[in-house]
Amino acid sequence: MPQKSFLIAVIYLLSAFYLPFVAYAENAKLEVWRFGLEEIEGSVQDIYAQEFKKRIEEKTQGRVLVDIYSYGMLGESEDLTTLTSIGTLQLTHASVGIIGSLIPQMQVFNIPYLFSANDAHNQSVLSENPAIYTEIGNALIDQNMRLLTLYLEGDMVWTTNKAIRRPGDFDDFRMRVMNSPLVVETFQQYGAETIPLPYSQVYGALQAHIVDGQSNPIFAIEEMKFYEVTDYLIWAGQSKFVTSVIANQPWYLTLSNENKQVLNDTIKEMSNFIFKQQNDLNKSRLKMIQETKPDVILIRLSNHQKNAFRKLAQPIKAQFLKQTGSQGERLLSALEKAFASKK
Ligand code: 6CS
Repeated sequence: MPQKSFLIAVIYLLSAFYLPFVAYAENAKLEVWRFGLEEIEGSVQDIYAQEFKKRIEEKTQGRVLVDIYSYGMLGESEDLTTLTSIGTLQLTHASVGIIGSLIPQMQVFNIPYLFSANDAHNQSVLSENPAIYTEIGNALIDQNMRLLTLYLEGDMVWTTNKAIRRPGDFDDFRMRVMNSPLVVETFQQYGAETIPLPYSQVYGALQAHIVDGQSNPIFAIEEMKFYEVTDYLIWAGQSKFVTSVIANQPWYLTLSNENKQVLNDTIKEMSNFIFKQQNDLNKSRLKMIQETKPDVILIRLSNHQKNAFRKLAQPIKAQFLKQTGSQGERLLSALEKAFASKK
């Protein structure tokens, strides 16, 4: 993974190439939209970006080109957010477990057991609920960025080197977590020791027994090979992987009306597309894991077992409200209502 100095060199290089290209692009009325991914080729975010590129380039008849930068080309998730806030990238994915450390309001989606059991409903709340786009949208604008959409990438599944069925099983257990305070606090409430690590270091940390487990959707567990270095896949029903697509706000504001419309329409259409894709991908990747490693042990917690974790996670809501004040209160109450409207 690139080090900071390498990343800075890449930014300078991009800027150096960018200026002449803009001049050429202006003559030819071409625009290039750079889109960053926190995941590798073949991932949910890659599927999203490839389809987005296809639709945008078709609709603008090639006047807009979308350049996709997969995970690793420009650094870690936090680097992609920085590059978007300064305008080197026009668009990026930013998953809530990571951007939550910069935008605390985003952590609402990390509150355990918040979502409805109906994922189609969850997806439509994520793409349309006005409170999200007001409260989180405003927090992002303060950081020079614009929230375009949010979507589901799958259930969070724990991959561990021991069976976990009750909170006591987390004693003497080191859990790799994404760096968002609420994610860290949740696993601490369960009794685990938490170790925040970048995505690229998780495989090595599991292999070297620096951590005993981690949490991610099945498609990621397969493509990052986390299942090779753990024995159990555990569905605790605690949370879902949610990502956002964000844009550089000054760039968005200077788009022509026509391009803004194309962008907004495409983002809206992509919600149903990606919902189906992530569902299919998570199913097919689970099969792949089971075929490659037939002795992997699958554990699905019963409602009774989930309740023990749910109970321990109760203080997390208060922590969220403490970190986000009245903005967070409006957001949480709107989302609790929205998710509860379909069980
Ligand atoms: O665990 C992580 O850090 C990452 N997981 C996924 C599925 N996407 C991006 C994120 O950085």
